[in-house]
Amino acid sequence: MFPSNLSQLIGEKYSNALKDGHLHFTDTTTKKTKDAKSGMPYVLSYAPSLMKKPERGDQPERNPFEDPEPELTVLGDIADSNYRLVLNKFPIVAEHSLLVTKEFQDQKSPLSPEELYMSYQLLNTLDDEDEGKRHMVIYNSGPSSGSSQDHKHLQILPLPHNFNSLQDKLCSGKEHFLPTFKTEPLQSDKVSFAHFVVPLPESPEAVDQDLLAMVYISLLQRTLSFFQDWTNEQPDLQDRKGYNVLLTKQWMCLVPRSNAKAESLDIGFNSTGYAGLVLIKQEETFKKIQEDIGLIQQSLLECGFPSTAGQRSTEYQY
Ligand code: B4P
Repeated sequence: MFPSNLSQLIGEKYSNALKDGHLHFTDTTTKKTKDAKSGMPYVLSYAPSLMKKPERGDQPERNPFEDPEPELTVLGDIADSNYRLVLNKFPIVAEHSLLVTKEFQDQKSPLSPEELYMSYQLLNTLDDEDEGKRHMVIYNSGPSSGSSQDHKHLQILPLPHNFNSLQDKLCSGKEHFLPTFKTEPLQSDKVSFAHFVVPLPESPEAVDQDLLAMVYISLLQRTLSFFQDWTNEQPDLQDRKGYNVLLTKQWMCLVPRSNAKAESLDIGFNSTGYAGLVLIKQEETFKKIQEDIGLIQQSLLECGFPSTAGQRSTEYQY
């Protein structure tokens, strides 16, 4: 599905786009840390210059994925020519790429089995265990998910070196299983927010469209049930519902979202935040977080829903 030298193709396209000014990389000050109470590992990325970046890129009225710049297009035809792989024009990590539909599709639409399989194949092609290179595919769906573009796009980004995320810790030593009404997905009982994780089979040969679709649907059912359950308390929630999908070669995770931004700390999250990769743009916010790392859990909860770890889905689902 993808050329075996994809990593090289992305690397070359990225270097040229950067050199010729087609891409705007924002450097960040990064810091690895951990919240003792929740046990959640974080990489904090502080980028005050992003405050100046307009929310929807340099041309807010334009759909950037309808006719992407050739200088950013790595692969113009994927999967019967229905998708493209393009470089992120405003990355904070090098070689951050996007898998976009050619025809307009809504970012609120669910992921298809084909899109899930393409994402897995991207990970399988780009990850390099010997070199310690891992990637994550993310899908920010719906207004509260942290997405800023409505044209359907998934993102693939390299993970920080030796980063062991909350989801990695949850899945460590666990075999793949399919959640049912008897078996719940994995969820940490120490973190504040609801999240549903399933370990994937170790062997890529065992992973196909059907398996990924079944895992996704089982997690999506649980994720969407929050919007039914919370409608009485927050009647406007139906209009701004959203969720994050996080996929690595080792696991899939879905997070139901209630808000794009935590007002208490003036910080926004997309999927990356729920893997512990926290982008901070405000100096004041960076200061507060360094004084009290627990504020991140509070903000992640403000943008999500309370954890349901230990509860059967029948207890919190319709
Ligand atoms: P969305 O799903 O709509 O939104 P987003 O990732 O939150 O992006 P946003 O633009 O709001 O980014 P933010 O300042 O918070 O994705 C749209 C994507 O398309 C974005 O990646 C955007 O950069 C890209 N894009 C826009 N116009 C484009 C064009 N003409 N051609 C190609 N691509 C275009 O964050 C800044 C960046 O850092 C984002 O890329 C974000 O994904 C990334 N990021 C945020 N937190 C991160 C973290 N902790 N670690 C690594 N990367 C992180």
